[in-house]
Amino acid sequence: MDQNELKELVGKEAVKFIKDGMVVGLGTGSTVKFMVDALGDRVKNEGISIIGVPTSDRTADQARSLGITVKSVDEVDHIDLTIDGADEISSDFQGIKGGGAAHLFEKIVATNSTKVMWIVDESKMVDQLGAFPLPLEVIPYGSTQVYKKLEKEGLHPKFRMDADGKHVLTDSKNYVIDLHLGEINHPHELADYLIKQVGIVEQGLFLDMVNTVIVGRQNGPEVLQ
Ligand code: ABF
Repeated sequence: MDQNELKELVGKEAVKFIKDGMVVGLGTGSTVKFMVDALGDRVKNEGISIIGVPTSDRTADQARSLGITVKSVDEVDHIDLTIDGADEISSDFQGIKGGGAAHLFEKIVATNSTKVMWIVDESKMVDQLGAFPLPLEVIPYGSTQVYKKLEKEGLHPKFRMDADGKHVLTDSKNYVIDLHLGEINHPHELADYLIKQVGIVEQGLFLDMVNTVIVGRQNGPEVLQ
């Protein structure tokens, strides 16, 4: 199976963990897209009643188009299970997310969830975090000063720009800066440093917050808990 088929495999496997009546956090990214499609099939074919809490406008649009009831995180009193993708997952289940520029809303939804599940193809599983550039969501006003400070700290920042050379914007219309670190030896220390920097809204290290990981392998989905 190619990467796309592995993503579809885990997307469909994840939906088996969703029960009728659940409030489900819906992540963002191409792997989650397969999961939401499969969830839409269950809503349509089995008539299960699900409330979806999206982590991005694009996930909300997809869910609505499939007949899934969508509510914001502030409209529900709890979230039973959030299913999301990831860019890297280390051997001790720490993650880097934000390749899709949605990590602020993803972290808001995840930290308001009873259980969190990540679904990934096997290429995302790494020994040590950091080969994937660490995304930061930053407020546009003052972002150049933030950039300069990160550069001075030796954190190899780069503004995320689109093909037209324009800033990639999050759903909150903020900028993204990616830190090209290569490896992250002390993720908790780095996370604590970054979140203290004025102007950085959220950083893409998702630490100590996942309960289940489903990995797409050639011999099938591997469920790690
Ligand atoms: C999302 O899943 C993002 O945090 C992350 O970038 C993405 C992984 O992308 P994909 O599933 O498309 O590989 O949660």
